[in-house]
Amino acid sequence: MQLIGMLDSPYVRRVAVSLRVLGLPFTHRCVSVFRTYEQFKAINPVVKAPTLVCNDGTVLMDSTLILDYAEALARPRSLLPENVRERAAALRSVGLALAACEKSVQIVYERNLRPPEKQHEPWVSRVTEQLLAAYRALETELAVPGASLELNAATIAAATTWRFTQEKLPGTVGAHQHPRLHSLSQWAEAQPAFLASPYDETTLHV
Ligand SMILES: N[C@@H](CCC(=O)N[C@@H](CS)C(=O)NCC(=O)O)C(=O)O
Repeated sequence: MQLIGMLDSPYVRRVAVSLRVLGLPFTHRCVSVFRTYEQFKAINPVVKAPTLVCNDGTVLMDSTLILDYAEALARPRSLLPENVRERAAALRSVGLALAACEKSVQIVYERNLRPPEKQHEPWVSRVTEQLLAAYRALETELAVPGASLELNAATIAAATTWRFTQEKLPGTVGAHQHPRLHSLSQWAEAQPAFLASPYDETTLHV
């Protein structure tokens, strides 16, 4: 199995960490949707990261769909609880983290891909408000500080998204207002599956 995409993408990193926690072997190819567009296009003409090339050659995209496939491969191991109420709570956290992820990416694209005179501030304000609402809700969903932490669907999505927002939009979402997310991130970044999938690939620990 091949995972295609850069680990500074929160979606790619979410998949890389999850595959490792699930114990699924894969090869990671650092191909960028921007810097190496043509190379990416040759693998997946839609040029979406993450892309997963399955062992039978099937090309999957979208982190959530890739993880659905991974869960099927990994059974009985799973990153989601079986219990319906616990699963709904976990899925709510994943949804909030993915919304924060999407809103962060939208701001980054607006700022970096559009010329300054074409940037639309009302749009950036709206997206920033959505971003803050997603993180505020996610903060309240996370387990109380001191409770034992584990890498699961919710904590992986939250920690990969938090790191991305902090790196790309510094000062936008304060650590002081989000102490649980901040400490989750610090704990998660020290776990083997995160160290093996570093945000900054020049610090790869494997
Ligand atoms: N919903 C998708 C979002 C993936 C996404 O937007 N990836 C970005 C990289 S962070 C991408 O492929 N950007 C290039 C583009 O959309 O043209 C997922 O969960 O995988």
